[in-house]
Amino acid sequence: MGPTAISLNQNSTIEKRLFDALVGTFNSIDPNVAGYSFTFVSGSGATDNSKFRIRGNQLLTNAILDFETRSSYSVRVRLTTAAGTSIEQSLGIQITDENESPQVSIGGPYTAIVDEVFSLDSFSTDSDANQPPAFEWDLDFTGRFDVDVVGSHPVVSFSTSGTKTIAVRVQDNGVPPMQTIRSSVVVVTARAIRRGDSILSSGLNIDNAFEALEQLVPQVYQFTQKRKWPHQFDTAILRH
Ligand SMILES: [Ca+2]
Ligand SMILES: [Ca+2]
Ligand SMILES: [Ca+2]
Repeated sequence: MGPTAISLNQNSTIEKRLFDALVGTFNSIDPNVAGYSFTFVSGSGATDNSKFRIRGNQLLTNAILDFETRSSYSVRVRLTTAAGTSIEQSLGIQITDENESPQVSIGGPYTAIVDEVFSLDSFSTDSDANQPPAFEWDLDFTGRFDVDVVGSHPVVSFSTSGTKTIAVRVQDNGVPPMQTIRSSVVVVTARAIRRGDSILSSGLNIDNAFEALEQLVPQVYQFTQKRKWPHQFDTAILRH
């Protein structure tokens, strides 16, 4: 008597594994009989045949299957014996959940003025449900997120001009926790000089100070030309 049922030794695989992830191995009522072959067939329960494939007596994935999109699938399989008799059966397949890394945008590149506060603009999504993200920032790009600020939109400032590399680390609360790091830059420029400013404490270096002064006071131009020679001259001008 030939086989009367088709079954799998297991019928689940973890989500989002690469193609050819093993779902299970076909059993038959008489596993010692050689010459059984398995193929997909159309008919009741054949809905997801294209998302899987058969290699010998193994059922494998033929697509990247996402638990959160859909966790239950169905295929229809025909077993043909060496004698040419066959049976058909539909089989259910389950995709099991795994914690996935948060998707993160750090925003930027940002521009800022020395010592003026601005808001960073990051956001995160997580394909796993109910996993509020935790944001930590590395504003001096030391690779450590232990100082600095937290939250998706922290208000920050920089005390010197230049291009600053920053990073954010976002961690979910899944098991195990997963994290994603993204980096960006902040281009910090000296602010325009204003009446009453002390140049040496404004965050402006000497070059920037003279450029800013030139814009406000045309007469400064002659000094900025002369200062190409003696450095002492710069100091004298500033003291004056
Ligand atoms: Ca998923
Ligand atoms: Ca998941
Ligand atoms: Ca997650």
